[in-house]
This record gives sequence, C-alpha cells and structure tokens, in this order.
Amino acid sequence: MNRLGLVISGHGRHVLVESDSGERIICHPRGKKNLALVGDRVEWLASNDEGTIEKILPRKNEFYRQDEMRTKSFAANIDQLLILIAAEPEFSEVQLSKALIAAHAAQINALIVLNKSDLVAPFQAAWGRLEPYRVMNYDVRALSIKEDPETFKSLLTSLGGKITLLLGPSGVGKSTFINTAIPHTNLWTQEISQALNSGKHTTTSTTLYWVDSDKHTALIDSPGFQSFGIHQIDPHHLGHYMPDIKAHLSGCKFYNCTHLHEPQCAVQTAVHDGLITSSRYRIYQQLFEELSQPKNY
Ligand SMILES: Nc1nc2c(ncn2[C@@H]2O[C@H](COP(=O)(O)OP(=O)(O)OP(=O)(O)O)[C@@H](O)[C@H]2O)c(=O)[nH]1
Ligand SMILES: [Mg+2]
Ligand SMILES: [Zn+2]
Repeated sequence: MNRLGLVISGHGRHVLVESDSGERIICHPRGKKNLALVGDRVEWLASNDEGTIEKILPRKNEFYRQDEMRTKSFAANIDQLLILIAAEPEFSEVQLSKALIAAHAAQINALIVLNKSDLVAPFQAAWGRLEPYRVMNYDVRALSIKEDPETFKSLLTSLGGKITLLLGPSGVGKSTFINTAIPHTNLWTQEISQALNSGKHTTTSTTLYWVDSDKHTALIDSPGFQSFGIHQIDPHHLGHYMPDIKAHLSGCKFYNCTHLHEPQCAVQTAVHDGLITSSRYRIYQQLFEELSQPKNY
C-alpha cells in the first residue's frame, strides 16, 4: 500500500524520504528518471528495506536554474529563498541578479543575507555594492554567523514556520548557517562529505533539515554554484523580473521596446538620470544578450 512522505535529500538517482510516521527510507524512482525533488510530497511503496516513488504530489513551486545544457532543480514547495553571500569570497552581482530573477520568475520571495561581517574591510565593500538592492526594497540583512550570535538568532527566528532554501556560491557559509541553527544534527553529513571530498567541507547534495521538533521550520542546504543559468527567461520579459527596470517599463514609446537602443525609452532615460545604476543596466544588457543567443541544444 502506498504511503505518504517528504523528500529530505537527493543523491543522484535515489532520494531519502521521511515517512508520515517519521522514519527515513531510501527510495528509488519508478521510471527511468529521478524526478522527485527535495521538498516534494510523494507516495511511496516499501519493498524490502527500501522503497519506490510511486507518485509525486502536485507542487506549489519549483526552484531551478537553467544552464545552457541542462536544468538543475534545487527544491520544490519552498516558502522562501535565502540568498547567502559573504564578504569573502567576493560575490558576483551578475550571479546575485540571476538568482533574484529566477526567484521572481518562480514567484518565490527572496531574502539577501551578507555573511562574515567580522571581515570588516571586505564586508564594507560588499555592503556598499548591495545598495541598489536595498533601494529596490529587497530585504537585505548582514550578519556574522561565527561572531555575532544575537543577530543570527533573530534572523533564524524570522524564518520560523517556513521552509527556506539556502542558496549561494561555495564558501559563503550555508552549511555553517545550518550547523549553527541546528547543532549536532548534521555532523554526520559533514563527516560523509569530508570523507568523499578529501577533507573539504563542500556540500555535494541538497538536504532538508528540521529546525524544530514540531517540524514547522526547515532549512535546505544546497551545493554552492559557480554560475546560475536563467535560460528559462525570455529576454523580452527580462525587465519584468528586475524591479529597478520594471519601474520604468510603462514609459517606453514602443510596446516591444528592448531598452537597448530604441528612441524614447524610459529605461535608458532612467539610467541617464541615475535612477537605475549603470552596473544594473550593464547586467540587463549582458543578460539580454546571453538569453538571446541561439540555443545549442
Ligand atoms: N570569518 C567568517 N567565516 C565564516 C563565517 N561563517 C562561515 N565561515 C567560514 O566559511 C567557510 C565556508 O563555510 P561553509 O559553511 O562550508 O560554506 P558553504 O556555503 O556551505 O559552501 P559549499 O558547501 O561549498 O557551497 C568555512 O571555513 C566557515 O568556517 C563567518 O561568519 N565569518
Ligand atoms: Mg555547504
Ligand atoms: Zn525601453
């Protein structure tokens, strides 16, 4: 008989499912592809010690990146995205913008958190580069997971009752965030990943961790990425997912304005007037170009 469960982690073709009674079972896909994602509610069927995924229940959302060659899904049914960046390594504004655009397109609320505020000089530089994002009304926070437990605690409290996907480049502190929020629980994961990665802490699979025993609050750890593809976005819709650009779209003369070279373009006027920063406009131009390339697949 099929039982209900929640996908807790993904490991290539198989996934770890937490059953409705709290036990954890390795499950294999029924079909050829493993389509179940962390955060998926599934129907599964026990066979010996393991199980098979019989059905994936309808998703409220799915967060993924679409690189040139493939789609990489992070998780399903998340309540929000926490984009973690750090004073070091220096963050890429392009990658940050892409993650925010993907979140908008998936209609998932995103929060930007800058970690390692204890590294004073690089932190100040990084915080300054986030100014346009504060002006756009993104929720931008600063913290030091290691040196400022009070700020960390209040951020964690604000995540209560939600399933939050931690996303960001390698080395920013996603796993440290989760280890600090939930001491002891995932030490074994680190040991396994250290053994597999010859001593490195780098996370290699996506895993959901419950913060509270009532299982109302969860954090999802994900592997850091180098680049974040958004090939799912039509370049002509790009401006709608960039709040600073979007604010001016209705003022353009041509309904199909690309905001690159048309006359009487309100976006270009706003760049000229300093209402859109030149770095954000450059990102718009770069992404428009990238998304307009003929696809290689
Ligand atoms: N100075 C400082 N270092 C920190 C802080 N938080 C985490 N780190 C360090 O940053 C390094 C990377 O942390 P991880 O938690 O492994 O980073 P990650 O984002 O999980 O990286 P990947 O798994 O590779 O994606 C570790 O050496 C941490 O000790 C902080 O607040 N300040
Ligand atoms: Mg990690
Ligand atoms: Zn325009």
